[in-house]
Amino acid sequence: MSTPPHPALQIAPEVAEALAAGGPVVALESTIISHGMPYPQNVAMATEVEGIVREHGVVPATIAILDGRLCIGLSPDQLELLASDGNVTKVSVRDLPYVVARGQHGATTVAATMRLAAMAGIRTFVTGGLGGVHRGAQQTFDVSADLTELGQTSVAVVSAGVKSILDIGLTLETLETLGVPVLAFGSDEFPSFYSRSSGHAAPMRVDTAAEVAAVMRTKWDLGIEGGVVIANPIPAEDEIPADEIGAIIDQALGDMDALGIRGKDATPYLLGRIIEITGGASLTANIALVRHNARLGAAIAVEYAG
Ligand code: PSU
Ligand code: MN
Repeated sequence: MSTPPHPALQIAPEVAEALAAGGPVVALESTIISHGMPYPQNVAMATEVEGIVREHGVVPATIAILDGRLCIGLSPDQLELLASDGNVTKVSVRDLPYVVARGQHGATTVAATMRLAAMAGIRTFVTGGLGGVHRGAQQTFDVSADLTELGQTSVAVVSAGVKSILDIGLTLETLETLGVPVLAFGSDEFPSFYSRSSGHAAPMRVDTAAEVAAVMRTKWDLGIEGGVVIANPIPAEDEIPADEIGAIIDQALGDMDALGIRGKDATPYLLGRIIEITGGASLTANIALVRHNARLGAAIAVEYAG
């Protein structure tokens, strides 16, 4: 199922060649760069992850909006700009037309990256953590558009699960409602980003990249549109135990409420505050799990390309 790329996209030559040849390509998001990690660790991470993908013979396509242009595949200078410029808007799907129409810079969330990847014909996407149902969403209605996008856009997303800044149980319930297969890789438990465990059983388990590719192919061959979640637990040597990080997340959530931070600023604030409270340990874990996801995502892209 290769669709021609949407004409509005500016696709890097290397990415366009791979797509035209049916070769493996992995999409990478940019909110994690501009709003998920501090400079300069963010640009180092983005560069390293592209390198890991390449080592597997796969073409990386980091996705972002630069001067209103929808860029699929970035140069080193463009990665540096996204990492260091203070004027980059966090762009979910609802923000996309506004930022493009005004010619601004935007870093794309999981939702917006999925949409643009699908428009380019890219089916595999690697990130760190997914957005989901926020704690207290019963009152605030704060549910990430990452979930609605997973319900309708046919891209497989490799993550380390979701952080317990979210309500993990309600996030899994919502993914079930939206018809999204959630595959834990090599685990019977759904992982919680910094930790291998979450207290929630994995809805489905897979143990090889080939099994993941088979689920993707089957879903889309049957005409069932929408995403596939691959939850890849952080390596044991890099994890922060759930009870340890749990207390820190509670503290960060309390600080956020005291400051009255809400809406699209919630996730970036919490990520930054957790890095502060842990003295950088959470950033080290975050980078380790993204590397690990890049290896798995590249292997999946190779299997899916066949
Ligand atoms: N969770 C993380 N790291 C991240 C994000 C989420 O552990 O960087 C980012 C992703 O870009 C995700 C977005 O798509 O936050 C979700 O934001 P919101 O909750 O506002 O939808
Ligand atoms: Mn939200």
